[in-house]
Amino acid sequence: MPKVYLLDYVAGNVRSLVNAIEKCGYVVEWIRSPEDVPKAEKLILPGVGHFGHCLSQLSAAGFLPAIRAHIDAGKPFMGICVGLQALFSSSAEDADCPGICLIPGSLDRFDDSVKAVPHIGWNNASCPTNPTLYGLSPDSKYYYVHSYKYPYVKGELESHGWAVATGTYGTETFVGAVAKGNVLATQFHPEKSGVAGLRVIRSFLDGSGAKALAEHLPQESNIAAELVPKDGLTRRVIACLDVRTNDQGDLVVTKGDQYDVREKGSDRNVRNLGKPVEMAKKYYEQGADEVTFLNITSFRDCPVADLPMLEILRRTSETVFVPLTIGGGIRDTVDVDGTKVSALEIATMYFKSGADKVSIGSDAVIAAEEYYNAGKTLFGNTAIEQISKAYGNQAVVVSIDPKRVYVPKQEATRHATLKTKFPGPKGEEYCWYACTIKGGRETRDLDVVELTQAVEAMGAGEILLNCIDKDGTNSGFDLELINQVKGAVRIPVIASSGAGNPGHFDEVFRETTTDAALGAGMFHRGEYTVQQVKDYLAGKKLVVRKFEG
Ligand code: 1PR
Repeated sequence: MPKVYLLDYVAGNVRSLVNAIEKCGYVVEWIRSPEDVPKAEKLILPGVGHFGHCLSQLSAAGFLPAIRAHIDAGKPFMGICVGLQALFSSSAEDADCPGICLIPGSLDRFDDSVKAVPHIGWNNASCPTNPTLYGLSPDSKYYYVHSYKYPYVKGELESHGWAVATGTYGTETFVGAVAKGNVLATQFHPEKSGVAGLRVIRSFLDGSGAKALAEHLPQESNIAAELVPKDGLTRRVIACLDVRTNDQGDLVVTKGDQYDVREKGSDRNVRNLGKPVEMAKKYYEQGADEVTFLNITSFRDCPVADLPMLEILRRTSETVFVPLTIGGGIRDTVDVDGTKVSALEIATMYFKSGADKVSIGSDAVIAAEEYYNAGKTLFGNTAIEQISKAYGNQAVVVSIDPKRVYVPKQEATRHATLKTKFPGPKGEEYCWYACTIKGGRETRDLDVVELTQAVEAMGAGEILLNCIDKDGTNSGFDLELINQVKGAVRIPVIASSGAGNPGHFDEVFRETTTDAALGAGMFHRGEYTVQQVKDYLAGKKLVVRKFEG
């Protein structure tokens, strides 16, 4: 099989990229030192996380001149995400750290005053002058996850010979991909962009993208202007799989009613709804924009290196080319032999096995309590801070399991209340949401506004907002809860718990500003497919990503 060389310099989920490359019929060889770069014919620079962290690691290891020489020699080069950003001169993310300076210009941060940042989800990469650049398509969507971007100014990069594909987030149009000669770079993750992304990787690997670019006569941009989609992010639909070992010792997908995952009958068996890897693949093929695994019992007595979810991720990432999140047990742990294992080390094992994000539950609540007890001081030692520093904010999700608490009036509690349309059992008109830990078994004196603001300050990149009252009820999402949390933070929020039919997804996207919506039971029980949800949303004129088979 033909070879492609991948630069191994930075932490992150490169397993998915390797899987995507192998799916395209190539084998990966790692470049581990600058001296090895000249042997690479085709070189890929993957990148996640922080611009400064990435560039300083590349620089310290002596890679920068070697990469530059590879590009100057006219050999095929592809940069992904921070691998695109690295080609520019600098970034506001770390103004003291210079880039590779192949493209003049500096990156800046998305404006978060009116929209959630990071920009996470499926967006366009459209090039009006060359709509099929490296296999891109104006009808396809690509998976982005980043806070910094190169702002697009029409004609600027083109005047230096670059073909440019853009996306638009809110009112900001940014560079989604650039190509010139032997160089292709994408801000989006092609390895996480389903079939549309695999097409881009393939056209880089087989040289057809560069060949077509060389033969292409740029058109006037207005010729193809109608091919440029006007919309930004699509409505993200996520399938969630709660996983645990059942009483027979098998790893199964389960689903609770208000977190009770046992059957109602007298034997009280753990509800078994299927096998995790197979179900993840099924949802990917139905068009799920992401798949989330929640390891709801954390496999407490298992050696860390043998965590069953590691194998599940490895196998899932071979066939599922959309983002994978793993939650449950991401905390400092003592292994069965007494060795201490940090949350960062556990997260690293998950990333290396194919996860793109880790989701932290109970540990985030404890960290938030300590944050407030210390007068809102950050010490840098929490799992959230350490993982987001190493892998970027976008890699850290905080999963919340709140419970509604009714009060007769606002003054009855110090917590952030809201006036509810659904009064409590004694006619109480106000409520607040208490955070819980240990799968809802222990309620803490911390509300969702406090928790989400604390974890945002610590560097979390996204909130997975469950709701114990709604979980498994099929009665729709808790819109009041979602609006309260959306009003409290600027990072994206995923609405979860209560979805029972496609109309509930339409409702949550219309009546809240949620950034994504997640379903579990309705998919597992086969009542609806992800595809049906998306078709329903499309019928209601909401923009969704279509699955490309
Ligand atoms: O505390 O860091 O070890 O993480 C544990 C993780 O496991 C948390 O993310 C927590 O939400 C989850 N978890 C723990 N116990 C349960 C349980 O069900 N007994 N599941 C549990 C949480 C909620 C969602 C569910 C939605 C949608 N389940 O996963 O998928 O509510 O369901 P629906 O659409 O069917 O209503 P840590």
